Amino acid sequence: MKLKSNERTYQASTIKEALATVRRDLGGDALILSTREIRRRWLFGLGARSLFEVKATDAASASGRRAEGAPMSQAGPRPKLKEGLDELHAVVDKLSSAGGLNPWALDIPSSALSVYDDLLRADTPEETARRLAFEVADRLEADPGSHYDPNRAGKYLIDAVAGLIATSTPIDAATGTRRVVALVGPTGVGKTTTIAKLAASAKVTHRLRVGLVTVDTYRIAAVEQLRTYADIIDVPLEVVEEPGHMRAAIAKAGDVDLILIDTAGRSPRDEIKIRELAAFLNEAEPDEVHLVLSAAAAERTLVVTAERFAPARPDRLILTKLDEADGLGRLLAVLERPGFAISHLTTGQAVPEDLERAEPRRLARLIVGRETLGGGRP
Ligand SMILES: Nc1nc2c(ncn2[C@@H]2O[C@H](COP(=O)(O)OP(=O)(O)OP(=O)(O)O)[C@@H](O)[C@H]2O)c(=O)[nH]1
Ligand SMILES: [Mg+2]
Repeated sequence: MKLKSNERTYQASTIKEALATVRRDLGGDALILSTREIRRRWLFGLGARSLFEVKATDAASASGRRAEGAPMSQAGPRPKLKEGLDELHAVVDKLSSAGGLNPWALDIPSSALSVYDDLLRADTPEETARRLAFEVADRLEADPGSHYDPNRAGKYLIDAVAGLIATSTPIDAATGTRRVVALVGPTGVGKTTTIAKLAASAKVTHRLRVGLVTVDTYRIAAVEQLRTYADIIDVPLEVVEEPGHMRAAIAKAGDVDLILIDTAGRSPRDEIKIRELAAFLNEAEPDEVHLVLSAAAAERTLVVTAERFAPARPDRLILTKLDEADGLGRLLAVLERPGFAISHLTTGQAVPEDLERAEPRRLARLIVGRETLGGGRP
């Protein structure tokens, strides 16, 4: 909107401050035209700072505006600053009673407030929730039938969340492909268990010939854990102790369709160990590297882990432990990053049952709490 001469824009770090300045400057009769949060930024670790913008006009221009538009008799009483504030309070009360009080929500279109609130309750990062809410509001506005259908906002929300999630095809092996796939990630996220699930499903469901390779010789029990699965599923296992032996081990795995490489869990903080891991993978020349993240991890851990594992060049994502995680909206912090197509989800400890291929709408419904892991409504 182009600013008219008497419209003024005020910025302050809180809405209250901005409104106080409006009152000082334009008097108690000022008409508030709009309020919005315009920026959130991080100041050298001091925390997020917000900047709010209020557009207002003085009383004289407010009545002038009305004269240009509808006649006064139809326009009703002239909105004053107090009425503007009442309106703001009503929005704040609405959010507050919904449990999601948040001063940034003041500019969220009212048609999408409940959607915004659902997203925040699911621990969605605020900026993502805001973007999604605006997208839902736009879709509702473009859809004349939406006023009659209270479920329409929910449907558009699923569409919008699903639109943020890139999925890859599940592990891309077929008879004769000899696909090499490695799993990397932090300690204890479920890499070995997921390898067992993938191996069993490839062998039993897809009738592929599978070989396993592990480079995890750091923990005494690690090789035994995978060997036990290899014995049960009846697939060969090669143990590789140094990068120079990787090629020979892959060759020794023989004529198989899919080679799954298990790796030692690495702390995202341990750059040296992550580089060691990358050295093994360079020799293996995998077709796919899946970063395994626990869905139960905190938002910041998810983001930092995704960044720190970059030397291993992961190009897919496997999310484990969805059964243990609350507030799945946090996952959008990594899912919407470019370069991470999600391939599989795991939903429990049972091998091989608790494995799903990733599907954007299913994941979107799980994230916004419209579906449970069992597939039904919550
Ligand atoms: N609840 C739940 N537990 C899981 C899931 N996947 C794996 N686990 C459990 O998580 C624990 C660790 O699993 P592992 O497969 O050993 O994890 P890892 O990533 O190989 O661990 P390291 O090799 O030590 O880094 C085990 O108790 C698994 O049963 C899952 O989807 N849900
Ligand atoms: Mg392991």
